Amino acid sequence: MKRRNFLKLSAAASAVTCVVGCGSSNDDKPETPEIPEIPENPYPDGTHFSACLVNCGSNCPIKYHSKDGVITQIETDYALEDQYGNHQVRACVRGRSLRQRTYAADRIKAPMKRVGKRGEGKFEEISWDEAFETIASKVTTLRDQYGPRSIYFHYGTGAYYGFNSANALKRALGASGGFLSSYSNYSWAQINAATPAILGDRTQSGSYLSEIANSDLFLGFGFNPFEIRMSGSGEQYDMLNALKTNPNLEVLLVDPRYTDTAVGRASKWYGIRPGTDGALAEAIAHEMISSGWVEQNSKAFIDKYAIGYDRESLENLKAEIEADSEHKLTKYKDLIDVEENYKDYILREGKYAGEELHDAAWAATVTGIDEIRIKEIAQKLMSSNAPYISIGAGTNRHACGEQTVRSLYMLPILTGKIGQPGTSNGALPRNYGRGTSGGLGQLNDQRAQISFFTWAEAIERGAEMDVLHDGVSRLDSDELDENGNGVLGTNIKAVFSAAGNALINQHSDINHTRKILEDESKCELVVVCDCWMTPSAEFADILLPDTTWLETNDLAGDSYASGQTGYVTFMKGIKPLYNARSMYQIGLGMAKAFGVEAAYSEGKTEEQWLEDAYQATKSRNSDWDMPDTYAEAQEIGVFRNFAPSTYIAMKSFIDDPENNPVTTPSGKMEIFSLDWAHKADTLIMRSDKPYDQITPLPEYTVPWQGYEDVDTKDDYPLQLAGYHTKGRTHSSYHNVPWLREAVEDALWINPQDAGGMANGTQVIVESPNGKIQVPIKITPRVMPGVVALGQGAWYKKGANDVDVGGCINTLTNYHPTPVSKGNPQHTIRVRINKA
Ligand SMILES: Nc1nc2c(c(=O)[nH]1)N[C@H]1C(S)=C(S)[C@@H](COP(=O)(O)OP(=O)(O)OC[C@H]3O[C@@H](n4cnc5c(=O)[nH]c(N)nc54)[C@H](O)[C@@H]3O)O[C@H]1N2
Ligand SMILES: Nc1nc2c(c(=O)[nH]1)N[C@H]1C(S)=C(S)[C@@H](COP(=O)(O)OP(=O)(O)OC[C@H]3O[C@@H](n4cnc5c(=O)[nH]c(N)nc54)[C@H](O)[C@@H]3O)O[C@H]1N2
Ligand code: SF4
Ligand SMILES: [Mo]
Repeated sequence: MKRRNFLKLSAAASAVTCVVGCGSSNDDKPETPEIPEIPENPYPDGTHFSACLVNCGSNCPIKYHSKDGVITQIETDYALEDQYGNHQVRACVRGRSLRQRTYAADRIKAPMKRVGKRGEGKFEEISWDEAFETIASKVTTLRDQYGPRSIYFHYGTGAYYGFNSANALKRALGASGGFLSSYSNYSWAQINAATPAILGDRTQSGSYLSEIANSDLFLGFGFNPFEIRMSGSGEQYDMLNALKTNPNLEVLLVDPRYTDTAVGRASKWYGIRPGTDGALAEAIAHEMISSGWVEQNSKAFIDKYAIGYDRESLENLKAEIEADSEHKLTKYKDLIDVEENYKDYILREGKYAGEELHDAAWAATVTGIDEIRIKEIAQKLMSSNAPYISIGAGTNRHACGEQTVRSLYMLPILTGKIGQPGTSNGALPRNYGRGTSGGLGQLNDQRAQISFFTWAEAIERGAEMDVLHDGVSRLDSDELDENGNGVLGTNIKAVFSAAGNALINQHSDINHTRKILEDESKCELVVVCDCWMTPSAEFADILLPDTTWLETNDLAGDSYASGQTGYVTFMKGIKPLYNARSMYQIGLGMAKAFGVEAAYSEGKTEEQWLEDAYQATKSRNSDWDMPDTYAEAQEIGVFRNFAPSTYIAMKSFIDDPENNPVTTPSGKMEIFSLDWAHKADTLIMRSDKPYDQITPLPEYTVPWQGYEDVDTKDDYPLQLAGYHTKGRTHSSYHNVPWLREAVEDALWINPQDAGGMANGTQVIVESPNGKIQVPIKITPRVMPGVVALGQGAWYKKGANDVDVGGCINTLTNYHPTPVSKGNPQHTIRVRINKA
């Protein structure tokens, strides 16, 4: 049978797989669903495991059948009897469409060089050797002229391999003279800054989601595992099963959208205007404090475990520091203003007297949630014995995300219940996580880093970008002045991107980035390694075609948000298609061209590297009964187990704060952040606008393009809430027609805002930064005054610079946040007109 016919045949067979919410079971169905009979496998000799390695946090195992090197059918894990706790890690709708993705028409089939202007998308096939030599000679010239920091390797999360990752290309660049790297990420930049300030430790996590089985109140902000953690063993499945054991749990969800998590599960949905959660948190805090509840119920807890709640707490701290000249906090002493305490701030007393009260009546006008319903949330929180509070990352990807997240962290602190069964501290839920070991080190001796978000700015003014203003980090000590400041020293002249679409599609303000990249004199070399011709790939000078997951031998851990099941998959690929090569081989080719092959390969073949990584992974997971060789493990495919015990956030700290302090400067939770007081004193801000400031206390701040923003409110009357849609993982899987049919890319708009337009009307959505064209979907699932659009659709430039691909980043703004220099990609104001 010809390949085309095979594809047709199995398309029909797979079309019955689930379209939405692919958990191991579905909560609408009876508790023990009938497992459909598994059809007899027609190709037993070609059945192997691969994995879906996108950045959704799960890396689900994929079982595939092939014949004569052609994939004929995709299945998922059905190895076990499927009882929760020992259950299948089934792939979601995206993983199940992998055959379409592998054979997509827009695969990059051979190495190519650009022939038109940059970004035009005109390419000519070249040999691998020419590709490697062009890269090596250009990088060497640029390094000689501008130094290694002019070579930047950008963020990319499209391929969570254990071994064959973008690290291979970084290793070739590292071994040959080094490159500039980045810190933090597009996911959690503001959380990564806010969490250490108030709770300590960036990796501080929340309780396992199954702890909600012991809770009497769930309160989630931008919390949506049923769309963002869709794996059959992911967080949504842990939540679903815990809810079954605790059906009376009250679930309150705060989100501008009525999400899939809310459907059938939320007791109450509170539609909130984007970027205003801090206002809601302050109003709830006001209810809890002004009523005397905190004084009676949680004051002792707060005094013991936190600093900065009231004036007395700060006075005591100051006195303690003054009494001991060797005190570890001496450097902060003069930064502590005892007047600047949370209680006075919330009650508008002391230095805050006369400022507008942020009570429920006020917050109603800001958030869009009725006063009475704000009081209801506060009431429920006060009467709960075990509140589980979770702050989703959708709240952090905003202009004032750092302040918002810290404001929300105040709620679990004020309840005084952190550390008890059934509760959580607000942080992202803990995951069990079983990973791989081994793999390729980057061999990069360049320590300097920039924030992942500032790379395009560094193409234009990297030479002058500095530590205190721009967040440049890890400069050598002899480069710093007496204030700790120093500059990066060069503009970025070459950009590498592997398994990423964040040169164009996933980065803010495409029209702006595009112009920077189009100027070939600024960034002189753009190298993209991908499997498909994405919008970022179109901006490459040199394109390097990688094999897809199904064509690659590798190890895959369970990634970072796979809930309480831990697993590792040993992937076995079909023969690479076209002229694609694995990233290890691409890195090797680059290393040879640079003359550093020995350092790169250490004399080993790809197979030997994999075997070594297998042996390291086997010793790391010594509780699993794993075979002697990698080849044998590939035949078994998946190893797994369920977390042996529960995890309650910060329990060890609560049980013994002296011996298990948190990693804030004081060792306690810092409502008044000493570190941020220091940052406010030393860092140089982008402007004197409130949204560009840092304050030691969490304070609600009006974002640019926020609900109350006077500069944009009138011209752009609607707020646009971005979200991660189940039709894609970011931009990955956008080119799969089944998924485009299954999950419509349309702008959600409330009937009150649709102004008589019909469902499906094509509209131009315009922000101060650009225009896109999309159809509308009229639905009460988005609150009035707010429209919503799934992020990740592929940018496509149409007439008059209208993005007819409907990519949300044509609308977003480039404005790094004050502390993390992070991405405020959910803060957007728009106006809408018929196309
Ligand atoms: N299907 C799918 N799954 C994914 C991804 C994907 O692209 N597709 N991406 C993965 C990655 S890398 C990440 S980082 C995570 C992202 O996970 P999240 O950051 O949690 O995802 P978002 O969809 O951005 O935000 C979650 C919710 O926050 C809401 N929201 C937006 N602004 C606000 C606000 O101001 N206040 C409140 N209360 N809610 C707000 C959105 O409507 C959305 O429902 O998801 C991962 N999983
Ligand atoms: N407006 C807005 N923008 C956002 C977000 C948002 O919420 N709103 N979310 C942000 C977040 S949280 C994140 S994590 C980023 C994600 O941004 P990216 O890390 O760029 O994620 P993807 O868009 O999935 O792009 C992954 C790329 O890897 C490629 N790829 C897949 N498999 C392979 C492979 O095996 N080999 C190679 N070489 N390439 C492969 C895919 O084709 C794709 O081009 O986007 C950010 N951008
Ligand atoms: S997209 Fe995520 S949940 Fe879906 S199959 Fe892939 S790894 Fe699993
Ligand atoms: Mo992310």
